Amino acid sequence: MEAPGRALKLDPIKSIKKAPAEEYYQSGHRTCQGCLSALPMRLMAKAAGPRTIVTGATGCMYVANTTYMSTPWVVPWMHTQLGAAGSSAVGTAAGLKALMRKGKIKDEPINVIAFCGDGGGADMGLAAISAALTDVEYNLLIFLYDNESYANTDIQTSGQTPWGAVTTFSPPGKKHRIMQRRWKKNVPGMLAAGHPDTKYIASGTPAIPVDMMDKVRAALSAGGPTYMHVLDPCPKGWHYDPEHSNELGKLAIETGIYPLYEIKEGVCTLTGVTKQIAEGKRKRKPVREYLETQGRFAQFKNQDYAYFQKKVDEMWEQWVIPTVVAFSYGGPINITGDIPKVRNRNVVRENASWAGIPGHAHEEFKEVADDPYEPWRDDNELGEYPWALPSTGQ
Ligand SMILES: Cc1ncc(C[n+]2csc(CCOP(=O)(O)OP(=O)(O)O)c2C)c(N)n1
Ligand code: SF4
Ligand SMILES: [Mg+2]
Repeated sequence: MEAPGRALKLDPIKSIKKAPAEEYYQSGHRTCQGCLSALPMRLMAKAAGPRTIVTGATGCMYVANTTYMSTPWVVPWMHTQLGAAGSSAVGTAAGLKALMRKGKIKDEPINVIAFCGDGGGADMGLAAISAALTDVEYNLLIFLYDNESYANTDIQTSGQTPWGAVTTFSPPGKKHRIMQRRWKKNVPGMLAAGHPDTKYIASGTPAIPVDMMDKVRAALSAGGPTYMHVLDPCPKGWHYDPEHSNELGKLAIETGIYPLYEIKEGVCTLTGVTKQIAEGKRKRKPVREYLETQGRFAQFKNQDYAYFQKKVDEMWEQWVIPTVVAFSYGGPINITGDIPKVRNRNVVRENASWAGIPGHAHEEFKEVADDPYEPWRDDNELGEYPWALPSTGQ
């Protein structure tokens, strides 16, 4: 079915010097210093331009942006419920369509963007996003800003929290150093695999701003439902000095932990540094360089770094499309398009030294002797579980 109205044609910016000077997300918000969840809002609004309506799910980018009587948004913006990014995008696009059809507003292309956090989008609102991405009638962009926790309610574990990270829900304890034992969900890959009619899916980070803005412009010009996943270092939740936000965003890509890619009309292209790595033009940095700069991994021992590295190596060496499609392939294959390299198609996973119960395998890997438990944070000062205060019945 043809998309109603015309999608705005937004050409790539290509260079930061050519980015529009106008700002549609300005000062007036109250996010933490160094917050890289606020920056993608600014870049996304700049890339989209004035003919844009934004809806935003509950989270830091709602609460910190909408203090009483102030807003950083210059374009129309509306809060929506935590899991409702997908529904609000479809509702807004459908409402515009109806108003235009009835002649109540001018018939013109208007960008519809619904943003959500990782808690709101990758966990709670996944069903609504999935539904929106099958609705080929509408032009819309679901923009998921991923700070890897439920940050606004004080850093709880989400489906996007990396393995091993300390959150308020996963503190290291006396028996288990690692409490977050789930590997991060591959949301853009999952959405791409299951929604063949989606016009455009991409990953990005505000640490590489032109790439991110050009992907927003490609999504809005695609003429149909689209999705972007954006990794945002969060100084409060990741425990680091705010001045390192940009550096960390880049390190996530250089270590291969977080890949950059876009899927246009079903064709996947790795982009930027990720593409260079896949083509063998650049080496992946060790994941340790990224992990050891963040307090949320301060309890890591050598075997934890090794386990993390192993999992990232698997993404690169065993997946059908490195870092994008999360399985290997056991049979004849016919992949065409702009995929730089498909490696080790027939690798059998059981040959990994990590074979065992997922999430527990690291405990069986004895690369170095396990150090005895060392109190790492708060244990002595505030008691074993500072948040588990005597129950007040609340
Ligand atoms: C249905 C519902 N459950 C719980 C909450 C409380 N709540 C408000 S913001 C938030 C965290 C959202 O996390 P995320 O989507 O990752 O956004 P972030 O805060 O990290 O920016 C939660 C749990 C809510 N507002 N609505
Ligand atoms: S907690 Fe993290 S995401 Fe939220 S405002 Fe602070 S830095 Fe930004
Ligand atoms: Mg979050």
